[in-house]
Amino acid sequence: MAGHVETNLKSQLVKKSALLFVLIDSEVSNVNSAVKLAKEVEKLGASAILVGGSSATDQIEMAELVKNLKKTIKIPIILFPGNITGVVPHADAILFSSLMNSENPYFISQAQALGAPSVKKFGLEPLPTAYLVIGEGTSAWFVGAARGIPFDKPKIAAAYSLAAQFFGMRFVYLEAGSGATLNVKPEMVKEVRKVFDGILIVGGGIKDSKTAKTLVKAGADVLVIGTLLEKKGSLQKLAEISKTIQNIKK
Ligand code: 1GP
Repeated sequence: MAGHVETNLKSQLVKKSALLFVLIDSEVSNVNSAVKLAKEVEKLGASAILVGGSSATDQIEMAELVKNLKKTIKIPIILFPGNITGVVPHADAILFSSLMNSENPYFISQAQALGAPSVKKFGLEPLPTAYLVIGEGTSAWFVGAARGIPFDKPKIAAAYSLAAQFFGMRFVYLEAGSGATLNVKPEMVKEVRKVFDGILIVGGGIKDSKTAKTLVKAGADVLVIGTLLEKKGSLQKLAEISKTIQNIKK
């Protein structure tokens, strides 16, 4: 059953054509600068902060960051775990994900089984997500032992997304990988959109509003931006992306 965060995202999607999530990697930025950044992106219209990533494995550091973010911002903090160490208290929700195209069953269902009791104990809202890694060579691809779906094989991504829907998952995340040189192509988003009714998240390598626009036009509901914000002067670019994606005819 959909909880508070999911219901809220859905109602935002009735008014806006797409939402922006900002990914904060607790290993890249210290707590103070991450909190400052989160405050700024909240003002620019981000709908949630994702905390985690495949290489963020320091649970204590992550827990500290989430606790501090929670005191400062109003938008939901959604955990984005790369492993069981990514489950920490005080966040609002968690992308409870199966890396469906992993070659290692640990990332498909075992880490999830090991992490589930903590999700319950910490009162985190689980957002059932099919996490699909597209392409190769990124940390998510390597750490998650993914057999990356080729960028130009949209029908394969659509088949996985349809399977996810049949499994009852309400989110699909098409992931090119953090800092990827290529982002997911609009053709793939379009194919997935044809078969998947839930919330479609797209991320990895998105750096400008033109790309953001094409992905939203193709059917993305949520865009995730992380690496762009590690560069100076990038907030203006984020503001542009945030503004652009809210009013697009799909
Ligand atoms: C990575 O999709 C997210 O998990 C964000 O990617 O860091 O390339 O923006 P970037």
